[in-house]
Amino acid sequence: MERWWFPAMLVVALMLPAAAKGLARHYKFSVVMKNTTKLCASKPIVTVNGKFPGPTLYAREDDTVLVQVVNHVSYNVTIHWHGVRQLRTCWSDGPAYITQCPIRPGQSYVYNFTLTGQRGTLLWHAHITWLRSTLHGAIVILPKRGVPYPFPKPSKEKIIILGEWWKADTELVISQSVQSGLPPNISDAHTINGHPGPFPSCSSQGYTLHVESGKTYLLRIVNAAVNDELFFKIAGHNLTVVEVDASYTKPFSIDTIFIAPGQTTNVLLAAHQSGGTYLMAISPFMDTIVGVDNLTATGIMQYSGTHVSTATVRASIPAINATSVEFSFINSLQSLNSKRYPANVPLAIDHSLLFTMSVGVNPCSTCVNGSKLVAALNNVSFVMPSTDILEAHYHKIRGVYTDNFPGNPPMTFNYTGTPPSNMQTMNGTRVYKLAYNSTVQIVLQGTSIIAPENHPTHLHGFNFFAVGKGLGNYDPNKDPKNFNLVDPVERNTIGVPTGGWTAIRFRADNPGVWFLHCHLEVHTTWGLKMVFIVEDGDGPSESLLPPPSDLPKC
Ligand SMILES: *[C@@H]1O[C@H](CO)[C@@H](O)[C@H](O)[C@H]1NC(C)=O
Ligand SMILES: *[C@@H]1O[C@H](CO)[C@@H](O)[C@H](O)[C@H]1NC(C)=O
Ligand SMILES: *[C@@H]1O[C@H](CO)[C@@H](O)[C@H](O)[C@H]1NC(C)=O
Ligand SMILES: *[C@@H]1O[C@H](CO)[C@@H](O)[C@H](O)[C@H]1NC(C)=O
Ligand SMILES: *[C@@H]1O[C@H](CO)[C@@H](O)[C@H](O)[C@H]1NC(C)=O
Ligand SMILES: *[C@@H]1O[C@H](CO)[C@@H](O)[C@H](O)[C@H]1NC(C)=O
Ligand SMILES: *[C@@H]1O[C@H](CO)[C@@H](O)[C@H](O)[C@H]1NC(C)=O
Ligand SMILES: *[C@@H]1O[C@H](CO)[C@@H](O)[C@H](O)[C@H]1NC(C)=O
Ligand SMILES: *[C@@H]1O[C@H](CO)[C@@H](O)[C@H](O)[C@H]1NC(C)=O
Ligand SMILES: *[C@@H]1O[C@H](CO)[C@@H](O)[C@H](O)[C@H]1NC(C)=O
Ligand SMILES: *[C@@H]1O[C@H](CO)[C@@H](O)[C@H](O)[C@H]1NC(C)=O
Ligand SMILES: *[C@@H]1O[C@H](CO)[C@@H](O)[C@H](O)[C@H]1NC(C)=O
Ligand SMILES: [Cu+2]
Repeated sequence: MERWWFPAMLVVALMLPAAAKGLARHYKFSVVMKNTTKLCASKPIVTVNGKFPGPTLYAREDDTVLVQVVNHVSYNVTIHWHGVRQLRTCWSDGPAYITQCPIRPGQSYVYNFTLTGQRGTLLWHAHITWLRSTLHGAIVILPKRGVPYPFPKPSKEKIIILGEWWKADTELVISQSVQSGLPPNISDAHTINGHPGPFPSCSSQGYTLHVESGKTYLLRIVNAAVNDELFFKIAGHNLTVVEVDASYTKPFSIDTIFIAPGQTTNVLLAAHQSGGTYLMAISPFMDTIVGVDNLTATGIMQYSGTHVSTATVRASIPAINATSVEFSFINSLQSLNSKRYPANVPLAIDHSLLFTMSVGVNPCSTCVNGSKLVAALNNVSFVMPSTDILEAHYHKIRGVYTDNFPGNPPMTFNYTGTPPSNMQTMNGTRVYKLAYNSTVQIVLQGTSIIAPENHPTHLHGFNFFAVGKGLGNYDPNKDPKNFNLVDPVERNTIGVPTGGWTAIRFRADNPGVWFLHCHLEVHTTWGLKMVFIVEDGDGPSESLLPPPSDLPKC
């Protein structure tokens, strides 16, 4: 036996560098009110450190990030690190009443998580009521030191954050809607890095992207809008997509990006023109009969040495219902699936789930019409508990949730055909339990209840693979034959086509309480959300850490 001792030591020594820790990055987020002037009107907004959009959080893969959030405003606050996997650190995920109680006025909380196996662009945002309309910013995770991008190194990197702006206080907009039962007022403008661009009856300055001819830029594009899916384009320039949701893709060139709230897209922009100014535009996408803010926000891409007075090269803006433009982008997405960045798609499935997504109407005696708009997954409108589900799960507190979320629709019907006349939903704080390391397929099935609509759906705690999609009703006999199980795109937020379905797969290898919801905030408010509880596995490395001592109390 003796002779094995030495080689074994050697193996341990060789493994050490790979397991080396990254740096600890400390951030302080002071949540404060700040007066802002936009659309020719000044109003106080909730910000982090007085900035809109908020500060960018920079780190490298393997770094531990510590963000002390101090609440100086009169609202309850929580922050979510959208797309960060939070391995064993569910306590730092952020959705209010799901993984933590809110940070109350005057209180603070330290979010503490390690960036494992992820690199790219993500976003952080408030995860309580509608505060994320102004409380958001980018997360940039650089590859480990010495590890190059799997694409040509850009000369410079730029962050482009897309937002949605209301002249009114957004907390008032949503509280009025909840009280009346009617849809919330639509926004008044879209923004690029906080700038709405030329706006009717108000001369506001658009965002300017300064470039030098001959250089290549990596644009880290974040959709932080509240309810609007957006197209993004720059006149005279194609964009090479290299990453979405902090997962590398096979590069492809396209003239218009489609990006839903919560999604991120990295593109290479070659400044191949000799000079001039080129229009940059974001415009909304809505291919159904739902009211939406239809205003385009514009900025310019300006070459150095170009006179500001130079006529800007314009671009054609996609029609608001340009489903074909949406599809040509989505259909081009594939995982890079290289040796270094493989697509580990689960092939055997333990839980095969079908979730219908619908909007409905429930009685409400105090509402304007005696009824209120609601939304549901499998006909269950999720009811927020008054204490967080994670603590209830961890401390085995009864009465906070039930574990009977249905894995299939309680009633089968022609989901995308004539909707049932009864548009009521059930309600409850229902969760679906998963054993550690089990594999899950969810078919997210759109329905035509009230109207078919595109729902960008976000899963916390995991990346998933989008293995298939289609129009109409999912067919469990035919459709899986066309699934891409080799190099499907890997993401954390995915659109479910209007009047269609999307199939996603993931491995439940992260213990905790994980939210799944539509990332159109209006639908989340109405109940289009549910929770997965992933049980601990064997031993500490497969178990949730204990709660931090400063975890806020309800
Ligand atoms: C914002 O401006 C208003 C008047 O325009 C002023 O009363 C208020 O104190 C300001 N608030 C902050 C936080 O600066
Ligand atoms: C962060 O969490 C780790 C456990 O993952 C713990 O060891 C460390 O003490 C925490 N740091 C702070 C500042 O809370
Ligand atoms: C929403 O719109 C209604 C109708 O136009 C208006 O009366 C109300 O004041 C608006 N709410 C807010 C918060 O701006
Ligand atoms: C963008 O790509 C399309 C299709 O590949 C091509 O037809 C077009 O000329 C390109 N436009 C620019 C400005 O490079
Ligand atoms: C945008 O929507 C408004 C109503 O909200 C409508 O009056 C206007 O015609 C629309 N504009 C376009 C270009 O569709
Ligand atoms: C988009 O909307 C326009 C104007 O309402 C309509 O004429 C057109 O048919 C629509 N296109 C599609 C693809 O639905
Ligand atoms: C009340 O409901 C009816 C029928 O659903 C609808 O036509 C009407 O517009 C609603 N009233 C308001 C104020 O929204
Ligand atoms: C469902 O409804 C659609 C649209 O009306 C129709 O085309 C389709 O044939 C229906 N499917 C079934 C199975 O009835
Ligand atoms: C949803 O649940 C409500 C309340 O139980 C019921 O009336 C309705 O028929 C159900 N609808 C569907 C589509 O399952
Ligand atoms: C849940 O449904 C019950 C019965 O339909 C209703 O009385 C209650 O108000 C609903 N709760 C919520 C939060 O919508
Ligand atoms: C999870 O399951 C896969 C496939 O069944 C297996 O290869 C892997 O070792 C398991 N991982 C853990 C941590 O149990
Ligand atoms: C803040 O959260 C606490 C704990 O859930 C709750 O009791 C309180 O009512 C909330 N305050 C506001 C202003 O929403
Ligand atoms: Cu939705």
